[in-house]
Amino acid sequence: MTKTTMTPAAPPPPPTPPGRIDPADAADMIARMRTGERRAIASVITELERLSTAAPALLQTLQPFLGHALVVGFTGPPGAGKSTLVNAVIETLRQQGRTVGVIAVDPSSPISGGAILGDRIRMTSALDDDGVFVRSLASRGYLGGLSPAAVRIIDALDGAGFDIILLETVGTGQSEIDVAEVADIRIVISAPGFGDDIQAMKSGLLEIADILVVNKGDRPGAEQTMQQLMGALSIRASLTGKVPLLKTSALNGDGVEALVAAIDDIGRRVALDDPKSRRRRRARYLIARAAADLVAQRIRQGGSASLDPLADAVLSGTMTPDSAARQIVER
Ligand SMILES: Nc1nc2c(ncn2[C@@H]2O[C@H](COP(=O)(O)OP(=O)(O)O)[C@@H](O)[C@H]2O)c(=O)[nH]1
Ligand SMILES: [Mg+2]
Repeated sequence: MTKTTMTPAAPPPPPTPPGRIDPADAADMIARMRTGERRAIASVITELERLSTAAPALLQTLQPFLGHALVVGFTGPPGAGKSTLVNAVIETLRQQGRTVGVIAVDPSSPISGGAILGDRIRMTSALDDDGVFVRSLASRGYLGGLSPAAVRIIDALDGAGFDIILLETVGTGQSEIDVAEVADIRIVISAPGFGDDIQAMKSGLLEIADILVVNKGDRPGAEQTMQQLMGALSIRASLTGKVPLLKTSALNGDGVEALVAAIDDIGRRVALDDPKSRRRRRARYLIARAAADLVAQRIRQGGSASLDPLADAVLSGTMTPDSAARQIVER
């Protein structure tokens, strides 16, 4: 069948929302963003998040500035203290004079960008600090995974010149896998009382960790959790001695400097890589994600009944679900 504009093979993609930025102003906007103008950073992020009409021009203009920020993913079960720990890490990084971009895919525990340590260390909140920019993102519509918009926001924060980008996810299976693909360094967080999650770590999550953290080190049971994880690490020869296991208390700040030091240790190795290889990894993730979306869309458009011939073949044993799936993907 030949495609013509009169009889499109597939419905057109959803209309691109008009941006508030004129594509012709993209270069100006990026220049303003790079001087640290917060309103410009916020606008560029919004345009990229919505994939507005200005987004292609903005991304194009950003290209020469990308690949400098270190992207650090924080993952682990809800309640382990990811947001609190991110706050504590922001504070330490700011004390060291480094600028920090934050993407939080979790509306349930907001990141203020410091000031959580109360009187222990006085610091202005991110609202007053030009060295921190926090963006929250809904995970809605991505089944707990990381939305492709998060990757575009990484580019925006990277292009804005932040030294380090912290990425907190909701802590569900898919998002953890996604973070592994997207981040340069992966921190897997647990805490006492998350026994089931430690079981889950034994069966997969450990493999994606560059650093393992037992947070809530101030709580009873933290030492036991450390022992459990040490045990899990020791039965994996490939991980023994390679994955630092650290105890933190995001609440009182214990162990947070050691965590930042461990991040930097790995960060120095990452910095030796070609910056393009890190960006290529994120591009690969976006392509794979888009391909999976396209297949799902194609199946939906066909209507589930269109799968019936394949379903019958599976029922009669002439096909496996895998070979049926392959037929859809390769068609
Ligand atoms: N005792 C103690 N509580 C903590 C610590 N870190 C976080 N919490 C608490 O644990 C709860 C969940 O923290 P949150 O950062 O929202 O976890 P998230 O869901 O992983 O982002 C909150 O009530 C925090 O105050 C810690 O180091 N020690
Ligand atoms: Mg959180």
